[in-house]
Amino acid sequence: MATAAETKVIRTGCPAHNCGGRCLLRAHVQDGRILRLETDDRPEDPIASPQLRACTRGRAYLRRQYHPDRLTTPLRRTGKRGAGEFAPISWDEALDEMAGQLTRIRDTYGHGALFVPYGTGGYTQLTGAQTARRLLNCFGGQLSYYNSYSWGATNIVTPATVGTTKCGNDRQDWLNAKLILMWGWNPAEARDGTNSDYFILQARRNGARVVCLDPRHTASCASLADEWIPLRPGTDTALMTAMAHVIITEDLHDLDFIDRCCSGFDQGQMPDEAAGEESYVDYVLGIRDGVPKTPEWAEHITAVPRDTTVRLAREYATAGPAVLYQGYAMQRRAYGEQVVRAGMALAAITGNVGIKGGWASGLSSQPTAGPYWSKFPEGENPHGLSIPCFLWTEAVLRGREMGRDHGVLGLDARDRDTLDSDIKLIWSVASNVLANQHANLNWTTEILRDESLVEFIAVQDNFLTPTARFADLVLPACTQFETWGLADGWKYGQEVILLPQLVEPLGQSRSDFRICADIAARLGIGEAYTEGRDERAWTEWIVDRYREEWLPDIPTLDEMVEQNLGAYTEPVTEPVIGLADFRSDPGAHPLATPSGRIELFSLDMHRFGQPEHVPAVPKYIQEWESPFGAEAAQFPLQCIANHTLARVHSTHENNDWLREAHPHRIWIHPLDAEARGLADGDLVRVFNDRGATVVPCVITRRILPGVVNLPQGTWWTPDDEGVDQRGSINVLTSERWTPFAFGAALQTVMVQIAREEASS
Ligand SMILES: Nc1nc2c(c(=O)[nH]1)N[C@H]1C(S)=C(S)[C@@H](COP(=O)(O)OP(=O)(O)OC[C@H]3O[C@@H](n4cnc5c(=O)[nH]c(N)nc54)[C@H](O)[C@@H]3O)O[C@H]1N2
Ligand SMILES: Nc1nc2c(c(=O)[nH]1)N[C@H]1C(S)=C(S)[C@@H](COP(=O)(O)OP(=O)(O)OC[C@H]3O[C@@H](n4cnc5c(=O)[nH]c(N)nc54)[C@H](O)[C@@H]3O)O[C@H]1N2
Ligand code: SF4
Ligand SMILES: [Mo]
Repeated sequence: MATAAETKVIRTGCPAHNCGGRCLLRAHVQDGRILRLETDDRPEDPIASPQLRACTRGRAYLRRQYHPDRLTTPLRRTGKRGAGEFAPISWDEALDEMAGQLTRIRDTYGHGALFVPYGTGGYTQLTGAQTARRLLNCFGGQLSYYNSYSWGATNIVTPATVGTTKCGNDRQDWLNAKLILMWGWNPAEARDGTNSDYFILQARRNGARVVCLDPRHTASCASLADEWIPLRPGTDTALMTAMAHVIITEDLHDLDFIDRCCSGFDQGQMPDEAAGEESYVDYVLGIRDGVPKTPEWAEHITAVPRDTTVRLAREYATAGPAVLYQGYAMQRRAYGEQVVRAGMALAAITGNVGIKGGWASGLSSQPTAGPYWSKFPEGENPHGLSIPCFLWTEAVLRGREMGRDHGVLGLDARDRDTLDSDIKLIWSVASNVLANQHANLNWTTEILRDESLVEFIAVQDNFLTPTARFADLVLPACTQFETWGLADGWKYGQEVILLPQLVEPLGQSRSDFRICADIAARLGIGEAYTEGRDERAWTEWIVDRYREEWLPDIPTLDEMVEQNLGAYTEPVTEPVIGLADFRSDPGAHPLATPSGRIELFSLDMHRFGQPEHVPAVPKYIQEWESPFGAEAAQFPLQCIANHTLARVHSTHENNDWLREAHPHRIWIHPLDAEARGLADGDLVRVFNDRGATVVPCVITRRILPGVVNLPQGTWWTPDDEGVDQRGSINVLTSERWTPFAFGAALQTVMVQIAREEASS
């Protein structure tokens, strides 16, 4: 730490929120204050190779760090829940209250009533919700959750198809690809590993053709692609299936690979348990349903001209090794399971799996990636029950009725059929899910307002967010510059980034770890929680675990600090190819699927027994809100919500530099604007039968007609009539989940738009 009046330049990481990247900063620190932040952008003095250059958010971080609204003291609610009225209290009062409520609710309802919701604000190992989950495990257990808001469907169906989520290649291998389909994937803005866009650019320079399939002409289309193919949201499975139709009918598929490595391709390849069921080819050719999935068929659904589909299919099958990289928005939709499987099926039937320059599709995490945010030990949960993270409102309303049909895990071991309690206490740490990032906020916040449901809500954050406004108790967390932490690559990267404590916590704020340790002490489990370590000692402990389990040459923490290293990276010399062993000898290296093969016909999904919503071969299913449904008469526009450079979800929402650089606007096509009499920059009301929000519009041909885009993550700010004033998408979204994975379907939204007359 720098305390004297000299300026120290300390290498550190950009605070690790769930931002899609992990980058390096040089912090200029003087007199206990950070004066400037620069990034790793000097070729003559690189910290990592390739450099981990910060995006606009990292460069603008000081505005968040020293924002005048930072929480500096604990607060207790004084008004009605949700009204946002609070009075400052001392830490002693706050910690007593927290320990008292945890004990009271545990004694009244049991451990299954205690819940730390999904929250991704802190990922430096020692900041974030995992610190609270460890505490509740030490305390005797909690209702835990699994899966994520991000990858709800792909997390479950990627392994259902290929037995693992780690089926990608190292990104350096993209240089071997001849064609890269960036399918609903926009890494130039929605970061997906620092430098993913850099590697795409390298691949393109190396001769790969790059095509973006996206309803929007994104930053990635503009900066990385040779071609943009716009298509209707939620119809990708139809396009992929039509490509398969071309590939199969023109004999462009890789029969040898299919024979050796797949299951369920055609009737000759059906698993015994499902003999006679519809195979993949049966569906594609329309043998059972009488509908061949031709490019003409798909054109009406997707809006992609049939000739384009034919051309793309031929190119994907014949160009040489090809990457079909799937972004995540299209699986964060109704039937999100299908689109992931349809993309994986294309990769499989063209033999693009397990080879240099290929890509298995699906989640495709890299096999060599670090353990990324899981090294701080949460411990075992003695309670043993776990819900899909998106279904927490169900667990509040009717937890005791929730069983296997709601995806509850751990019931067998507990010899139960349902949860044993509804959620009665929520401790939200580094999360703005409750009243911002979850769906259908008008409905969700009604649930939160009812004190007979959740009896106690504590929120631990840096700011008084919409979620914090629903707290009974607000605990002020310090920022990641004010404590110790470690980060490793977001999905990619053989690197560890050190965030040494740069300055003291602002006001009375404390680190997440310290707050938990202080509560643990009140509960009589202080030693069990800390094991005698403080933040720095835990950081050292984790560096030592990295050395034992992952990176044998990583220096000690002391060495990293003394040498002002900032990061430790291992260069990728020979890129790892996911599923290569399986491909070379499937018998010796069977996949962890029921058949041991790539399941074009999924036995897991067949056994689920709901073929209409969860077909065993990937199928296009019209979404429950769609331009083709009756609802379109009233709400004719599909509203998507991208992940913007202006924010990490809702983090940085109040950063004035970022809002200035990336103003919050809804995109609308000139045809749709004209039909509504809109002029560029007009304030518009976006609404459906769940809610309404007001936001200025941008009229642009960079979006498909019939589709609008409102970047997700602004702070929900309802007026007296409940109309949101800051363009918050989640007043419009639905709480309905994907049928197999119980994942968030937040992107499936139909709306109407009208000009809003500015009041005053
Ligand atoms: N700048 C920034 N980067 C981030 C984040 C952030 O908040 N800000 N968040 C991070 C996190 S936690 C996650 S999970 C990831 C999310 O990563 P993604 O989910 O991949 O990101 P999105 O921007 O939601 O969507 C990617 C693209 O899909 C397009 N799209 C939407 N619907 C469809 C569809 O139905 N079909 C097709 N083909 N395309 C569609 C959108 O227009 C968008 O350009 O991003 C990470 N990176
Ligand atoms: N409609 C719609 N909704 C979405 C999405 C979408 O695409 N569309 N995307 C979803 C996805 S992919 C995700 S991952 C979720 C993300 O949802 P969240 O996990 O809630 O992420 P954030 O909105 O960034 O909120 C994180 C909070 O943590 C706080 N914070 C930051 N650092 C720290 C720290 O060190 N300690 C503590 N205690 N607090 C800290 C921030 O101030 C912020 O309030 O949103 C989901 N919601
Ligand atoms: S990608 Fe993430 S870690 Fe990198 S600068 Fe941006 S916000 Fe920070
Ligand atoms: Mo996410």
